[in-house]
Amino acid sequence: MKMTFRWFGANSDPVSLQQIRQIPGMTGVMGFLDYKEAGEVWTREEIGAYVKEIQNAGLECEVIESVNVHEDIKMGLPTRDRYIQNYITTIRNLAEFGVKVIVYNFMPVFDWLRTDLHRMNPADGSYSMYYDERELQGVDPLELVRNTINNANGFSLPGWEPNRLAELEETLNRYKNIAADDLRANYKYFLDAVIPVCEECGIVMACHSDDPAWNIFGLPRIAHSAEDFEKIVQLHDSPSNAICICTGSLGSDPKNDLPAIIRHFGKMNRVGCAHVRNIKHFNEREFCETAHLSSEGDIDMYEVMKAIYETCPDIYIRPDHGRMVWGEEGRPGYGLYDRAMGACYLSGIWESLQKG
Ligand SMILES: [Mn+2]
Repeated sequence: MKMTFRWFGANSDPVSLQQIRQIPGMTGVMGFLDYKEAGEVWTREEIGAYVKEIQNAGLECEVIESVNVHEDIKMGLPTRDRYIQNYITTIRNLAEFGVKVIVYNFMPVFDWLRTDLHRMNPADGSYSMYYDERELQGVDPLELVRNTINNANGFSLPGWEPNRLAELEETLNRYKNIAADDLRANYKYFLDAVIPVCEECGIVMACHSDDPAWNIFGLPRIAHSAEDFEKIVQLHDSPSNAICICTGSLGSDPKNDLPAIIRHFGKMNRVGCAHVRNIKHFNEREFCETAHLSSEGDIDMYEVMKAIYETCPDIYIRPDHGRMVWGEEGRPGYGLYDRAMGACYLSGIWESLQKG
């Protein structure tokens, strides 16, 4: 297991590489070029400078997150081939600088969604992200994006930049004619093009699960259960076609048996990496993100780590969304303190598994 930390880059992450380096057990970051839009080529110069900065801080950059798949690829539009070629160029460029795993998702339109980014826990005064499906009732997605842009409430819709609002209405209309199987067919087209390149240059593509783990706004979503992942790994049969286990997003549906899912795909050598965090449910489709400890949420972290230890012990792991504690202000979910505590806790479980 290699313990890593998500880092958004010097210009947009208040957490510094030196702070990350000082967290015990930390080997590297899961990196991201925050200024790149979906469909763009990540150039050798850009990647080289970014990786060098990380290595100069004594950390590795073997995992890259959010090389976003252009919407035209997901919708299967004729323009997709151009964007797929760009994606392939980016894969080759990343491989050249030692990247081993690319985390991405195939979610239509919206990346992860929360209805409150800054909900105080009255028990201890910490803040964390919150989701309550009831707050989405009667809200249409366009209104939600407008509210987000106006910062009128706590909603966050990463993956949809405000400057693309004009396209959104058209895109949402197009998706009305795209069923889950159509989306899967478009996904296969993408994988058939990129996976042979990944095999050639030693990269594993790790598909992140839908967050939350169900459909939103009637859009098709195809990555939120063991059955979904089974179909995904079969779309193109290769060790380079893998998944990213995200315990918080998969675990938002209590029906998902996380240790069983990890064991199943771990034994198949199809787990590319893992985001490990905890959540607590209040009602159906209402949950908050908690500290990482098993005792703080509904996910049994020992069983999660044990499943990793026994079936895919060589993967990259990172603590995922944490709370805001000790007065820290920063990017919701990505503060320093709580994620650092999470990393130490997960490393502690790992040591007990190794010695036990
Ligand atoms: Mn995640």
